[in-house]
Amino acid sequence: MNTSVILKTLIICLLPLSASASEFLAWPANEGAYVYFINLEDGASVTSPVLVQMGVSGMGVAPAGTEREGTGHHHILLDRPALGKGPDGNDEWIYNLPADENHIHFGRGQTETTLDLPPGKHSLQLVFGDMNHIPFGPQMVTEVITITVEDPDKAK
Ligand SMILES: [Cu+2]
Repeated sequence: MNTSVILKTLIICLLPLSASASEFLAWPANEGAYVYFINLEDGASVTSPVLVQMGVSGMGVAPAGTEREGTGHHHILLDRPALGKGPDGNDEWIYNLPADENHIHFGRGQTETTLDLPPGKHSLQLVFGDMNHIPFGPQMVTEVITITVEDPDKAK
C-alpha cells in the first residue's frame, strides 16, 4: 500500500456521509484526457451480441491493480442511472465501483467486448476507473447513451 492509497483511505474515513467530493480520491486524470465509445452512438440500432469498443484519449489502459499513474481500466454501466445517480449513486463516486450485471469491469485491460442483450432499449455509460476501480474525474465518464437492440424475429 503506497502513501496515496493510505491517504485516500484516511480521506474516505473522514468524509461525512453526504460528501460527493470524490475527484481527489482517485489518481488524478491526466489533463485533457477523456473516454469515448468508438463504435456506438446515442440512438444507434444494433443487433445482439453488441460489439462495444471502448476508447480512451490521453491516458493508458492497464489491468486492474496496476500501480502506475496515468493508467486505468474501462467499466460499462449498463441499464442503470448515470454514475453518481440512483439509489447508491453517491457511493459510486467515493468508493470503488461494485461488480454486478449493471457494473461491468474490464479489469484485464480490455478495450473491446460483446454484450448479449435482449431486444429493446438499453443504456450504456463508459467509466474509466483507477487501479482500485475508483472512477477518475468527471471527464473520464461518457454521457449515458441509449441503443436499441433489434428483435431478430421482427426483422424477418
Ligand atoms: Cu474495475
